[in-house]
Order: sequence, then C-alpha cells, then structure tokens
Amino acid sequence: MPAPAPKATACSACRDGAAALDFTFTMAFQPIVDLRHGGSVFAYEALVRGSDGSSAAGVLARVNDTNRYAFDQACRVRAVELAARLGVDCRLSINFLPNAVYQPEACIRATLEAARRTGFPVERIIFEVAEHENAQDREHLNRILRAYRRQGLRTAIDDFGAGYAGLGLLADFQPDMLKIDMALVRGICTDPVRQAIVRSIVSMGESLGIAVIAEGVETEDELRPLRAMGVHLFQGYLFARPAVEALPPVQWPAGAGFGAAPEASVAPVPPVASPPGAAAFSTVSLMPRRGTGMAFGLG
Ligand SMILES: [Ca+2]
Repeated sequence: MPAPAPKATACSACRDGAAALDFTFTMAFQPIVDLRHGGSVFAYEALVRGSDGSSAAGVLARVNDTNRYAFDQACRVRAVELAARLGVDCRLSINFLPNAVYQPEACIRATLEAARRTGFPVERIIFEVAEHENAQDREHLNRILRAYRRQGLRTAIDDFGAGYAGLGLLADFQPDMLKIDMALVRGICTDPVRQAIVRSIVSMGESLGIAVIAEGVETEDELRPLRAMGVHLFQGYLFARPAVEALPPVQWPAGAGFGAAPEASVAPVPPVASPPGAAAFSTVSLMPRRGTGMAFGLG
C-alpha cells in the first residue's frame, strides 16, 4: 500500500466530501464514439475544469496531499450528478487517483450512493486509471480495480502505451477497456513504428476480450489507419472537444468508409427527420443527448 493515511483521516474525508475542499470545480464531457454500425456515442468521459470553465491544470494545481482524497471523491460524485442531470444514457467514464483510494470497498461508497441517488446505472460507470511507476502502487491499483469490478463497475487502463501505463498492469488485471495513449496516435499515418505498436495492442485486445479505444484522435489521417487496424472506439478533437457541463455534438467523419447510413436511434424516428441514405454520417441525425464527464483528464 502506498503510504496510506490514517484510516480516520481517509474516512472523515469521505464523509466530509467536497466540504473539505477550499476550491470549486466542475466537469466537462467529451464523447467516446463507436464508429461501427453507422456511429453512436459509446461513453462520455468526465474531465475536470475550473468553475469558470478554465483548464484542468489550474484545478489540479490546488490538489495536495491533504485534500487529494476529498477531491477524488468530489470529482466522482460531481461527474455522476452531472451525467444524470445532462441525461447521459450511455456510459460515463470517470478518472480516479489511485493514491487517493485507501480502502477500495469503502472509497467507492460515495460513488455508488451518487449513482443510486441520481438514478444513474452503476453498470454504466467506467473507472479509468493510469499506472504509476511504483510497483507497490501497482499492487494497490490491482486491488482497487478488482474491487470495482466486483461492484459491477467497468474498468479501463488509461494512457496505455505511454509512461508506466502498460503491460505490467495488464498482465495482472485485464480491464474491460484499454485507452491507447495519444502519443501513439499522433502522426500514426506516416509512422510504421507506431502502426506496429498499435496493431499489436489491437491484436492483444482481441485475444483478451478487451475493447480498445484510441484517444487524442485529431485528424482523418490518424483515424484512417486506426480504422484499418480494427479500432472502432475513438475519442478526440476530430469528433468533439470537451464541453463544460454539456454534451457536445459529435462531428461524424464525412465520406465513405466510416459506416453505412446511420442506424435509427432506439426511439423510433419520424421518417421525415432526414432523407434515407443521405450523408453517411449526419451530425444531426446521430446527435447524442447532452452529456457528462469524467474526473481528471486534461483533454
Ligand atoms: Ca482519461
């Protein structure tokens, strides 16, 4: 366990929640899209923002050893509350700080309670986390992820392939999702090394039954090779920038090769809504409901 704080401190922080923070923050939401079957929003990741919509950096600069636990808890609760309020009807992806979790089962209670209180289904919550360099942290992270899975939550390894978020963690715990780090995505169209690495990650995901998400996708030149490798879940400016306390509309890729005509949404859509067979990817006809967000991402 990484230098756990005294239990009383952690538990009192849990009870006090956001009250222990001397700053405010909110969440932006960025969609993760599924380009199969004409396209849909797979999830919204909740990203920390200042209350005035400023970047995450200013908020995270105020997180320290004293308030880290309360901040982590407050982020989760805020993400779930906003997701429910915005009508997120797909998954909600929340980042968490493993070093702000003392006892996994106890530290998840506020999140579960927020889900119950707001009516947001627990099984639609994804917790994403990146590995850190400390091997002891990895054991701790493993315990957290297993505990979350037991609670019915989904799990994702964030920033996979960058820094320490990688194979060691995956060998010990197979999450529901891997998020390929944007450093591997950037410039992939002309980089055979990145192509080989990502192709291997995709293949590994298929073998292990783990969904692979490419994050930080900004151009169609990046999207194209990823699609060709079999990736179908994407996040990045190409589709939507994060929106503060809102679910941004998705800019679906134009042109052929991204799927057939949009599938009808779950609720029947009047046939006059859009000409059948028109624009393979229509922003309007596939517009998701207003969205939610996650906790710590800077994206
Ligand atoms: Ca993330």
